[in-house]
Amino acid sequence: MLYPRSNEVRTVMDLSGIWDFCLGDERDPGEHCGTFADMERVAVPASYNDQKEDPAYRGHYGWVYYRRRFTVPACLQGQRRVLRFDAVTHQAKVYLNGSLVAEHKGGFLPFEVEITELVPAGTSAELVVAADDRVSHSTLPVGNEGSTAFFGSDNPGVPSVEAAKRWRRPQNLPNFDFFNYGGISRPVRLYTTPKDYIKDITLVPAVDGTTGIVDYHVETAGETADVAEKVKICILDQEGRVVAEGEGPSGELTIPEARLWWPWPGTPYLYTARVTYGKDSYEQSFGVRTVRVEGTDFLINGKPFYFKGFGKHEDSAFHGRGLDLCLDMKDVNLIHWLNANSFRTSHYPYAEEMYDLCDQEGIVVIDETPAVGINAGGNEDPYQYPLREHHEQVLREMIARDKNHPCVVMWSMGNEPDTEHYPQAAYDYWTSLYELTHELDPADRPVTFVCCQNDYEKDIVTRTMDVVCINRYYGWYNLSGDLDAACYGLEQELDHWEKQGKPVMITEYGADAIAGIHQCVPEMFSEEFQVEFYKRQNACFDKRPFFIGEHVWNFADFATVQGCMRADGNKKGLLTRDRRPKLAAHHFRERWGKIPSFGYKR
Ligand code: E8X
Repeated sequence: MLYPRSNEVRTVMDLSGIWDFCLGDERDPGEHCGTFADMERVAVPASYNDQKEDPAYRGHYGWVYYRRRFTVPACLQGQRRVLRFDAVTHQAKVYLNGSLVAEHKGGFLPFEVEITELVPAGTSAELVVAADDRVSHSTLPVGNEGSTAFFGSDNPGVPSVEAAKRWRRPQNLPNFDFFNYGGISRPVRLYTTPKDYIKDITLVPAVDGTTGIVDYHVETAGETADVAEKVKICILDQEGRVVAEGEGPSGELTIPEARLWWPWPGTPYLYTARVTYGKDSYEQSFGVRTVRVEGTDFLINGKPFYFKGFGKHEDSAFHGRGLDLCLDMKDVNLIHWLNANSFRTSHYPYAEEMYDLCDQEGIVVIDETPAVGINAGGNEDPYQYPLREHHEQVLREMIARDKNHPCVVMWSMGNEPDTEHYPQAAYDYWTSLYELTHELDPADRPVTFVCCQNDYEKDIVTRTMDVVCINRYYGWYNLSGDLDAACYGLEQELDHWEKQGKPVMITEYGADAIAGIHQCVPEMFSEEFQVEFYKRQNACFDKRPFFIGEHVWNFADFATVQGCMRADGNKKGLLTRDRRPKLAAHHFRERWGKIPSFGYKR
């Protein structure tokens, strides 16, 4: 799916701004009820939850309604006109002049609807977007259903599950550790194309010696049938020089003496594929680079890469999970300041603008679906949840959106599923999804999922992934505060993974540190303990050549649901939520400054 870009034949109108807004109640089916009484106002794009000091906003459950009018300029007559929604969380219904014109499930990937015939050029329309923030056993991310762990206990003072259902309004019960922000969290745009248009472009790079090879496919659509001779493609270098060209909807182009895309601090060289088709044209940037797993190496351009970085979140005060380009730019510069080279889009696909930035800045990305929470801690089999169809839809949409980004080097199908209590069910679920993911990706990148702290000997599926990605919290959630025992347990587990012959990386490890708590003798929640936690465990990793990366949890403090283990959110950040460094940030800036992106421990 192409990102909306304006050029000599295409127009993009951004519908960001202040929209009318109202909360639905939990019985609302998300229908356009004709008239909306007492609408307020919110900013779009952004989560709505933190835009007003109102518990009804913060803790909303169910549908909300956004409304604005827009006009299609008369000068767009004769153009194909499309409304594109970059993300509406977690489910959307779109109405034009009161009629339902689009629906979408999934809160982190774009969808669009052609409105050429629905809104004539030179006229205006009422646009209503209903957004549903509910999570459940049939959504990704997964929500608990029926009760929280605090209900149903035998304590006489605590209401039973049934009683809770009677007297309390239904609420979201996230089975994940981040605040369940909702709303129109990324831009809404009206864009145009000619009637016969370029629908998609796929670019698969390869390298042969010093020659770049680009397999391309251009998907077209419109009214004209025979198009073969109409598609033309040329590859431009960064100076605007044509370095290759071809015609026809598919083919292979060669770029002599190609400049490769290298992760920072190397040069992330980008080319531009300029595609024309009839009157239409579109420019897609891409990089010439290769990615492959060989033995216990993760090779980028044939060299063994070492992941230095983080799990992150799209999370900030006021915007919530909404797009914040300034924050994305700040984070990219902080990633450089930390001498890091990569991050995982935990736990959902991020805004497209961030991947463009990572392409330009040479930051490597592990692209993750919103499949978090497929885990009931052994109390029930989560593979009975009605998730599979939606999980496959999300994989299709994520790969279709992100397939051309050189920064994306691996797909993560999900985070911390239960792979221990129902090992065969887990194996059947994830191995078949692994096959599908490989099939969906024209560039056939490595595929993984991220495994949570578990009995790694009972887990028969994590070891089958292209890269073993483990989240471990020795010394925090277990063996709490005891770093000697933590390192003993970690070494035992590394001995296990050493026998698997796969590259292994840690995708999460960390300790909450509340900025400003300092101790000479480090104990949990102090900044000093966070540093000590990392120093001790980094020493274990440094002895293991098969260990190809360290992603700390988390880049920055972030908002979560309230709970007895969350002091104003999750404090495992190297940085505070407003991006101020803790001691651990300085520790990693120094450590990662001495670790090369390539050839470490080789
Ligand atoms: C944590 C992280 C959470 O924020 C992230 O979204 C997923 C969690 C650790 C789970 N991984 O809680 O800080 C560790 C469970 C061990 C029993």
